[in-house]
Amino acid sequence: KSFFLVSQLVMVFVCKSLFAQNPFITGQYTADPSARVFGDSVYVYPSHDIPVVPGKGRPGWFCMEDYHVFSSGNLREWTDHGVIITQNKVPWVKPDSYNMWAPDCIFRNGKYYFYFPATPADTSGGKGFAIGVAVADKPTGPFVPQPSPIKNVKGIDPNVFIDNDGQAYLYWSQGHIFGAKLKDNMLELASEPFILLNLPEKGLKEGPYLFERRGSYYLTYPHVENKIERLEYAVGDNPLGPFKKTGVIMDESPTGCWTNHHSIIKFRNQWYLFYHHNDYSPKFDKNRSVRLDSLFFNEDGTIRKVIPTLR
Ligand code: FUB
Repeated sequence: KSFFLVSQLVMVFVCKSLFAQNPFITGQYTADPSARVFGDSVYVYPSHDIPVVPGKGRPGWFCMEDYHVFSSGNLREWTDHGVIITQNKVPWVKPDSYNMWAPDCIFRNGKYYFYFPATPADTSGGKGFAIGVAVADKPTGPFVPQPSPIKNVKGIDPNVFIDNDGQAYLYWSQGHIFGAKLKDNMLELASEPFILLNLPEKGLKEGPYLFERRGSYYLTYPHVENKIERLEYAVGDNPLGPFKKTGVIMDESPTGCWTNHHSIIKFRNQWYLFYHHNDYSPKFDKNRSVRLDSLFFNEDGTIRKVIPTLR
């Protein structure tokens, strides 16, 4: 009997130490995980959902005032490095707007560039979101926000990709998925933005993420046909397309979280999908939690569907 008990305990210990727990951040609500490999660690830059309380944000909607960054060397133990950007300390953001939506971060020439959407204080360019950049010497900050958002960009959910030839690209959403080249300074567009071609015509609200594998460019995105987002992808020979719709990465949540937002990285020879679900807030899907699962490719380069283990 005691042998059985001991072997059970050993199994639990082995499982706990070999496999990541989902959700992998438990101390706060987190969403829209942008994961990056910097050095020998993974850094995750999520949105930070907070419960809506009177006076903060719009009732029943997303409520976000800052960003944290988390890191891990083994995808099991995560360190919260604290707040890196907060709404009322960014010169161009409308104070107390609680709209610090999905960000991204990238490394270039010794600096870390953090891209984030928010409501601008100056609405002379029209209503809606703008996208700003903050720059740091380390992945954990301190990040210094630029005084104004990126010119010629209106929308949400920035994603940045740097190709093997050094050219950087910015992607974002505004009813469609937009793309443009970035200048070497990573702070300005180097080309006119345009709508990426051959993607679904409707239901592309947010969350583009582009990565390259074996010379193919995978543009991945949440697509909503019937209220809940499904993660899909299209493949092209060029970072700005045209792309060919290719398949589904993750089906719609069967338990009702309306949004899904993801990133895909290769860490120590294994690919991973980072995404979110409302595990800790089953009745309110604007308080979400970030998750990760291994991702695999078929021989022909197509992606095998990831089946999340939901509670
Ligand atoms: O987190 C707020 C918004 O919800 C994000 O910007 C979208 O991608 C969706 O996840």
